[in-house]
Amino acid sequence: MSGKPRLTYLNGRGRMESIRWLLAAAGVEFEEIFLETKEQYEKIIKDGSLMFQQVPLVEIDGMKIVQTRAILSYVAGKYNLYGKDLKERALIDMYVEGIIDLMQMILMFPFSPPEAKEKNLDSIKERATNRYFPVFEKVLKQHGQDFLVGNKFSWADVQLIEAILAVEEKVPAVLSGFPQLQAFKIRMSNMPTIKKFLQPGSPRKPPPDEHYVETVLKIFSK
Ligand SMILES: N[C@@H](CCC(=O)N[C@@H](CS)C(=O)NCC(=O)O)C(=O)O
Repeated sequence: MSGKPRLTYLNGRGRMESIRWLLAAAGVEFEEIFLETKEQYEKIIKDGSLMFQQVPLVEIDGMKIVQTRAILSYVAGKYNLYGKDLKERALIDMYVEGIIDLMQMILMFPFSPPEAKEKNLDSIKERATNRYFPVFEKVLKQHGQDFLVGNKFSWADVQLIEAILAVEEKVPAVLSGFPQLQAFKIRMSNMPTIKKFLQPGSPRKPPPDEHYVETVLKIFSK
């Protein structure tokens, strides 16, 4: 093995994308194994690699870590993106969990039936505009710093820039009433590691298409 973390998931965003974002933002290179078939998935279950028979799986520092949040918090801790003390950590956890709730809606969107798409899109827009983005707009305005927590780049910043870009793909004008978030987006996009991740050819995955949805359904069907 190369010593780089090894990620096992499908060749698409899903639950792995935040992990790719966080590693990339930390400047860490990684390898990826893409599940294309049910047989491949069943084989890694048989091998005992998946504690709960679920991916994402990340092999790092001699461990096979599953559960998205466990992976993310390990990476955040290891690369110093998890605050300077328990209080900052609690703040980061709150921000991250809120953003994950919003991202969950985006994650499930491609799997919604055609007749529910419009309603689900409206819900994403409504929640982003009225519940989640106002929180971060206010935080940034109140402390006037570049980053969400402790005047230092953290996991919370990475989650937020990922979420902003993901919501914008669906609702392009979503930031129109959020000047602080507009400036935050520009700042984050210009951080060297993030800038690199946003460039073509990086491990960042495109928005899910029909082929991705079919592959997910095929691999995980009972
Ligand atoms: N709580 C887990 C959920 C993981 C999960 O649901 N993974 C899906 C793929 S995105 C899966 O492996 N599904 C197969 C199954 O649950 O049997 C996490 O956050 O990692």
